[in-house]
Amino acid sequence: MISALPDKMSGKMMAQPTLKRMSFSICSAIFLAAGLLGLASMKVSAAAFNPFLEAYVELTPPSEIYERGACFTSMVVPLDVNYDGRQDLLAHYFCNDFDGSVAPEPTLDALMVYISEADGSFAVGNKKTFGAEQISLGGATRNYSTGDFNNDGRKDVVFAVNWEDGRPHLNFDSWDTEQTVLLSNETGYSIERVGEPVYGHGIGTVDNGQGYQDVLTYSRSDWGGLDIAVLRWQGATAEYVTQNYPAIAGGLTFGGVPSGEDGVLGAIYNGTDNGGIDYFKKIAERWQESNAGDLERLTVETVTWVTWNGDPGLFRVSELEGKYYNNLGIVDSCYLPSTPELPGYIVGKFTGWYLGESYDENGTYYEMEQPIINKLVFFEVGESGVTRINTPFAEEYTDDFFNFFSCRDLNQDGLPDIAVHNQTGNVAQMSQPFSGGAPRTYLRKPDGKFAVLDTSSFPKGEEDGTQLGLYADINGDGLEDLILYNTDPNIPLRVHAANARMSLPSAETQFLSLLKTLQKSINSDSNGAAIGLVSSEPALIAAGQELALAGKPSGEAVKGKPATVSSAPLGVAKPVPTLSMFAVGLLCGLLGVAGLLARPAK
Ligand SMILES: [Ca+2]
Ligand SMILES: [Ca+2]
Ligand SMILES: [Ca+2]
Ligand SMILES: [Ca+2]
Repeated sequence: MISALPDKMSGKMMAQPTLKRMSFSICSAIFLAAGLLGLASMKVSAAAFNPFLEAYVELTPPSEIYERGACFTSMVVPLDVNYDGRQDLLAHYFCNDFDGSVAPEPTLDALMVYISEADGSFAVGNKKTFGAEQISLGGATRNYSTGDFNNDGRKDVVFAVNWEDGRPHLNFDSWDTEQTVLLSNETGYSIERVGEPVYGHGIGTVDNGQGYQDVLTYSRSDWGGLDIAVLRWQGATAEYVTQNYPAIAGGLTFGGVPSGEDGVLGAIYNGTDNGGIDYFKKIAERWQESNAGDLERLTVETVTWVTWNGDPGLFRVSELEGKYYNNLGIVDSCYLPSTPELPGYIVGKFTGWYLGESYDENGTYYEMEQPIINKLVFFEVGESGVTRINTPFAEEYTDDFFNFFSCRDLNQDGLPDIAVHNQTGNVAQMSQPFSGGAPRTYLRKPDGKFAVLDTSSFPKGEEDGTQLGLYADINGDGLEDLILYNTDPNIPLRVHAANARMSLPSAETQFLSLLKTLQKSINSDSNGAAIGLVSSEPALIAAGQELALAGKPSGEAVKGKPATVSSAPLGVAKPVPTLSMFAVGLLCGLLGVAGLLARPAK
């Protein structure tokens, strides 16, 4: 459309043959051409906009952690472990090194704490935080949730833990273990194992009406199924307070919705295997239930489903937004907070095998041939309960493969966004080009819809293994930084500090983002409290050197690898010229249009 504009406009201008008007027209044409050039360059630079520094700090766990079997980086969790205002990084690793027998020992695992220092470097903080170098969470971690469980105003973390590490599941107990909490104290955190041993997979937290949060986990019911159980800190220990809550069948995911101002003291939801949500809210000491979104499962007794191991069977077809699936229901979720103008949503990850916009009633479908999809589904939380709404995504990548996603404001515009921790390089992901590990990022717009952020120019991790990443503000400057990690713990974590806000590639937002960033760099003090705009490179290099020098002070400390600083041009130099060009172009374009409008009438 833009490319069609100059011909049309210049044609119009050239149809004004008088000398006097000609000069105006030429001026207009020059300005307009400059403006369009500016717009065109804006379009290019918008696609290539990268808010992160190419330079990075590498964090490598001690080799003992990953040389004792098939080990994985299970998850990376941001948490300010020393309460200095900068989020630090927790990396959890576990290993599958069992020989097929039912081992009575816990899954081998290790937690590493990387403390974010004021100068941009990182220090191993296991001893400082937990009082020991070797930290175990007691099993394989599957998910986590945060809240303040001991009512001291400091954030705590609870991990869903089990022993599903390759050992056979011979009886209900063989994968069960206690859940694990990082509980804040005066100087750091303690590791608390809580509750009865269960197969931890879902985990959540809920406001308990007393200003802090309870932990939502599972209990084993008599028949071996899983119901939601609730733990509350009372004094030094966590006690079950499940009786204060409604009886809820635990699905693969559940969680709490924060207390609202409309008399809701607490709300819990449970993702159902029919793709819906069971929602319970507490008003005036009474729990009220509402349900939404359960899919009608069309039982079609003539359709055959052949599983990966060749077993044929019947299956149920479900319809969602005009498409048909064989589904697993909602397997993960997060709560997208409300804003003064927009409602809050429970966002569920709906996993299923896509059959098509229609299906063959007498057909045979093969698990290994049908595409598995992960689609986010939205439930609006309102006074009457929850309602499934149509997707607010303009565009969605349902072939993304991921375990985690998060719902929070990523660019400080007051509108909560969604980051999908897409795994790139995963075998299930071969249809996609290598995206480098940047999360699939859906930014919310003021109209309530979401647009996909172009992350193609973001820094990229290793193409080997399964690469993924997350956002967190690690240096406390108010900008989300990019943390890339690989499921192979041999491949170090990389921390790329941000030098600008993430923004949608529109002229206004990008320009405003640049202005804010420039203003930030001018206003920032020089004491190194934040990794600033210009100081980033030396800070990161210094950080790398420090980590390298720290090297391996003792057998128990981290094996620090030198930070690698790439030779690519550093962040700030890149956006400025293109954006300036764009600004000049835009100004010229406006002058050009003004020139056209100002022409004397014929
Ligand atoms: Ca900190
Ligand atoms: Ca706490
Ligand atoms: Ca936002
Ligand atoms: Ca930051």
